[in-house]
Amino acid sequence: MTIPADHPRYQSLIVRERLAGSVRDGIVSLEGLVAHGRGEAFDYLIGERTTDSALLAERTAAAMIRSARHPVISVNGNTAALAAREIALLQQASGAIVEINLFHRTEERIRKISQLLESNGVTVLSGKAERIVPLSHDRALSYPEGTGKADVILVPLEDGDRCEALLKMGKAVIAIDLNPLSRTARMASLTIVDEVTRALPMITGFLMTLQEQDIVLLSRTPDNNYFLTEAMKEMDRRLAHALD
Ligand code: PTJ
Repeated sequence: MTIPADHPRYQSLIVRERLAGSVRDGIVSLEGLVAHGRGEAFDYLIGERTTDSALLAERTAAAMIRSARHPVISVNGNTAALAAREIALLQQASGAIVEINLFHRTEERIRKISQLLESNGVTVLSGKAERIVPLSHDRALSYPEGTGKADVILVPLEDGDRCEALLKMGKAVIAIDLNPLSRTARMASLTIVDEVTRALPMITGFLMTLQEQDIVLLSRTPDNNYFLTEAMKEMDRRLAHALD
């Protein structure tokens, strides 16, 4: 069967291919492929589209980034492989610092991911990483001018421990995570339950159109529980009619 090019399933097949290639190129870790598969399953449950509540979360994220003093985008292997160009556009619209933070950290991966991001127009924070985040392993390694100074930090596909540590440091954490039940999703200040390549352009779009009064209103106290509950309800609704 041929799947039409504008069908969401076609897009997810292309994304899967790109990710598999990025494993071969040393950008994405093997664990990253597993994480992607988990994301695909949840994406299927929300209908492989941006839901209304995710759209509101994306608008809220734009408001939080706009009102931040020192916004930072933390990029891992999966995010770089899937959305290097989208990160460049978000950086242009927000002026945020882009920092690479890896769970499975090697200097070679940092170098390759930096090259990939820069070839797509991202300015990547460089320098010497230090043990800034209170974690015992390499996920502690960050940059004083990036995570060190951040008040708002956008972490697509974050792991739970690091999310918790960033919150303990007093940072507002915006997560992008298709699994509303993950530790990251439940702990973050704001979780966008959407696929990263759909979520980032939405945030960029809102950054360019939000009015001052919306920024103040939306960024005040994001209700993360509301966004998670709405995502679960959406999945529930779809499952209830899955065989119709
Ligand atoms: O590149 P590294 O070394 O930093 O490793 C990155 C991974 C992703 C392996 C690491 O951060 C990790 O293990 O993450 P987790 O704990 O598996 O969490 C990833 C979360 O992202 C899961 O809840 C997935 O459902 C979700 N996810 C996967 N793909 C996407 C996604 N969410 C949004 N968009 C996606 N494309």
